[in-house]
Amino acid sequence: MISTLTTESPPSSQAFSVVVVVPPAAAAAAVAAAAAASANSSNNNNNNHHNNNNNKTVTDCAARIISPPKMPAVNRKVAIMGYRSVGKSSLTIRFVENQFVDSYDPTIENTFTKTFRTDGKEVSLKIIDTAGQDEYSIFPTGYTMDINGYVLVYSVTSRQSFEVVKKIYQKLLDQTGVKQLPVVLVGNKNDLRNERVVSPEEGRELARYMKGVFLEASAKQNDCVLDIFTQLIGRINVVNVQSDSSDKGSSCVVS
Ligand SMILES: Nc1nc2c(ncn2[C@@H]2O[C@H](COP(=O)(O)OP(=O)(O)OP(=O)(O)O)[C@@H](O)[C@H]2O)c(=O)[nH]1
Ligand SMILES: [Mg+2]
Repeated sequence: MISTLTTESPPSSQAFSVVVVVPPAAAAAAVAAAAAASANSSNNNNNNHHNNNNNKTVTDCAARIISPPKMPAVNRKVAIMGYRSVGKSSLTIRFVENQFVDSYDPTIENTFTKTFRTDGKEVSLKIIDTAGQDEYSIFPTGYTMDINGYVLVYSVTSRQSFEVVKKIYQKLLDQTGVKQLPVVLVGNKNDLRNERVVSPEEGRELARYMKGVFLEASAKQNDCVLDIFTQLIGRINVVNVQSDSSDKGSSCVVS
């Protein structure tokens, strides 16, 4: 049997015809393979609309089938915690959507998800943006169950927020019952230079006590925001394997 399959893909090439000599059963199999490859292509969330075309050649589809599979993203879930109005939501929204909102809207609880690459791996990160805590807050168990790591935020313009973050850390240790937690301690709002009341040295010392990473950041100016989350993924890996290896270098890490 002689079958003629006509195609207009791939998108950048011109339309052409391929003549193949195949027995009827093989022709049916070839059409099935082409359909399967087409379905596979759309399942992979390929937004190239030119590929939504069932009239593919056998060779075109075969090339797709043998391409190496993509590594699945690593799933991580973290919580961002700290006193009220220190910038937890602003840091999260800056990281996820690259936006900054000047107005203040207190959070009850929000969850954000972002997939990004760090250290050569794809990470699907779920961020629990928590309601502001104070000295007396009792955390929901959801803040300590299934959480891989913590971003603990204070504002460099608020002494009280610095005191509260120490209490939060202690409560997390008590509630999780572990000796060490993957933590990134963040002094936010470092753009407000004239209003600073907490020094970088104090932040660094506290982070050392927490065995965590210390960063100063500004959600407003997008300063060191990406580093918060890449460093936390690094800490999670380090603490998970109980390794003493040091953190990856970054110009944002204050050591
Ligand atoms: N100058 C400056 N202002 C900031 C920065 N980050 C946040 N803000 C402002 O601080 C206020 C509080 O920010 P939020 O992100 O809502 O703080 P939060 O910690 O999520 O507050 P709660 O949800 O109530 O706990 C808002 O008016 C923000 O615009 C920053 O880096 N620099
Ligand atoms: Mg908030």
